[in-house]
Amino acid sequence: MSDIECPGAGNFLGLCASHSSPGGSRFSVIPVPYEATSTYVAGSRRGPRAIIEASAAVELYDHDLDMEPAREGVHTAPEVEPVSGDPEATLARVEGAVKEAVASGAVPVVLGGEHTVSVGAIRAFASEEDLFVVSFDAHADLRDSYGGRRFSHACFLRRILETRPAAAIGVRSLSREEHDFAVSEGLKMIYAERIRADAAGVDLDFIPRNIYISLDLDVLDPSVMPSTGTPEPGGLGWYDLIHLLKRVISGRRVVGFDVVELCPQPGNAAPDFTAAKLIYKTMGTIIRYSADGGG
Ligand SMILES: [Mn+2]
Repeated sequence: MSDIECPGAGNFLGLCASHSSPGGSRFSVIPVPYEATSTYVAGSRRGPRAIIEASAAVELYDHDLDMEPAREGVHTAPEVEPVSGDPEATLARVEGAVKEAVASGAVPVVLGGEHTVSVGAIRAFASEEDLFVVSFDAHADLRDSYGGRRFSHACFLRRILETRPAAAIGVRSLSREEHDFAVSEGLKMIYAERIRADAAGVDLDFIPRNIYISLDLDVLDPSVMPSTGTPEPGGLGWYDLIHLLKRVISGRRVVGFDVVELCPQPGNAAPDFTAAKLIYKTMGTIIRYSADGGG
């Protein structure tokens, strides 16, 4: 066990106070157990808790990066309590928590909950003039409303595009209307088939320097990540995603990221662990390869 691990700490990675303080940590994990619009598999409200529990078993040493990213400090903030029946008020709370993390000098890492929480997280960066959102998701999430709601998991990217440019990576499920909207808006969409055929050949050079990354876990194939609200076949493999993330992060400035839509399945811990490890891997990749990495 690493000397910075304190079993039972109850925070992300189970870190001792020396490496999880709110002041000096490189990352701030913000759990948001919000779920109001699940349309298929319910349970994303239990996602953040499951990720944090699983994270205690993640090895802190990353052999690929040859370092322990946790040495840079990972704070875990208190859960953002959703406001029942009021998505706007809930998103305002998420925005506030993310701003607090940024003010402390940390990179915010939001744990969903349903994908709607990312809208609040990204709003916290309103003062970032040229921010670009990179969305990894099986779904286009471009509906203007879904089931009568404008703040639905199915509308995430549509709400983002109202204020920010974005790209959607790993998509393999969308309506004709969403397809036509994407074309008319010039939204860059990189389909899952394209990635599976030739991941290294996918052009990512169009992505500007300042980015926010939203990771809907259903971008992964259900064989790797079965515990999501809306699983879709034909998704990315673990290494597909890790390599794409490395290419997206390299040389860019990552203001924050989120990991959403984990719907834990009782008796199947592997997907919860996969989510926790993906988050830790993303942290390490930011430290090592981002423009302001310093790793
Ligand atoms: Mn999705």
